[in-house]
Amino acid sequence: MKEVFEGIAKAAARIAEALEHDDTGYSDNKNSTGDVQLKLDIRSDYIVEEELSRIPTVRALASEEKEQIEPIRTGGQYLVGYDPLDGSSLADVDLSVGSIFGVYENSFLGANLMAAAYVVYGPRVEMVTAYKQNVELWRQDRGEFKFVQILRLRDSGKLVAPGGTQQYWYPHHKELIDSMFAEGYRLRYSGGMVPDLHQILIKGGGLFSYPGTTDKAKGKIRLVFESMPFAKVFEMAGGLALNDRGERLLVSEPKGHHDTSPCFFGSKTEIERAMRAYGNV
Ligand code: AFP
Repeated sequence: MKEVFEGIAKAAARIAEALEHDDTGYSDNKNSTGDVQLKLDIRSDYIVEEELSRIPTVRALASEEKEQIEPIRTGGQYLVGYDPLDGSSLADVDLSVGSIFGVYENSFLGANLMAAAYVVYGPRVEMVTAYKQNVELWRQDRGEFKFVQILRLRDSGKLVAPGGTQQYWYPHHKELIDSMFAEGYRLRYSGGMVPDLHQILIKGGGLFSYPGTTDKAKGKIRLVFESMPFAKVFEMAGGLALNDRGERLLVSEPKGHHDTSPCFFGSKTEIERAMRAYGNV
């Protein structure tokens, strides 16, 4: 696994460079969901593929930016699902964006997720890795990622990051979020799940939700590239990561690698509260 994390670190350093210098405009291409790709999406996807395909233990890659799974070699142990530049539409306004990686064995099922990592490109470039026992924070320092600390969530927090178009929220979801603000929780939502979840993790707790809505019953966040890797990070840090039926995202069995699911991440108190609002407790 060490070499996979090293490949991710190399890709992250190159993506950070691209973010600093490259054009933030749109390309002429569309991705598998029909979104017009930014030039930075295409460049970041190329960088990740180039770096990870050099790793002898990587057998195949599945990118949010590509329709098909890309076989790399026979015999490698790992399948990597990744979103090379999540929240890329925030790059032109100079907000933080990120990359997300899930390292699977055999197939892209939650039960097969062996490790996860994400990178935040903000004022500093930080990487969080989740493997075996620990969730670790690393920070780029003169071209090299240096270990900073182990991350743990508290049992409750003060922040709420509520995704999805409010116009289409179900009434019980609106009641949940309104009740939290009425009790003093503070809004922290940038529109990039990497910095939004990173903030909840670093500040010790809170709730991030991207629910199913009346216009998108299964939400927007993709299981293989986004929510299952983050579920690994949040559970290992002592928090919870569930869907709207109260099931762990980490036992999800997506039928296709682009499948989406409603998702809730956070510390225990807030997730239990969300599940009560959804009638799951
Ligand atoms: P893009 O990668 O298309 O910019 O989407 C980012 C994202 O998947 C995730 O990072 C955000 O939490 C979520 O979308 C924001 O979506 P809304 O714009 O619907 O709030």
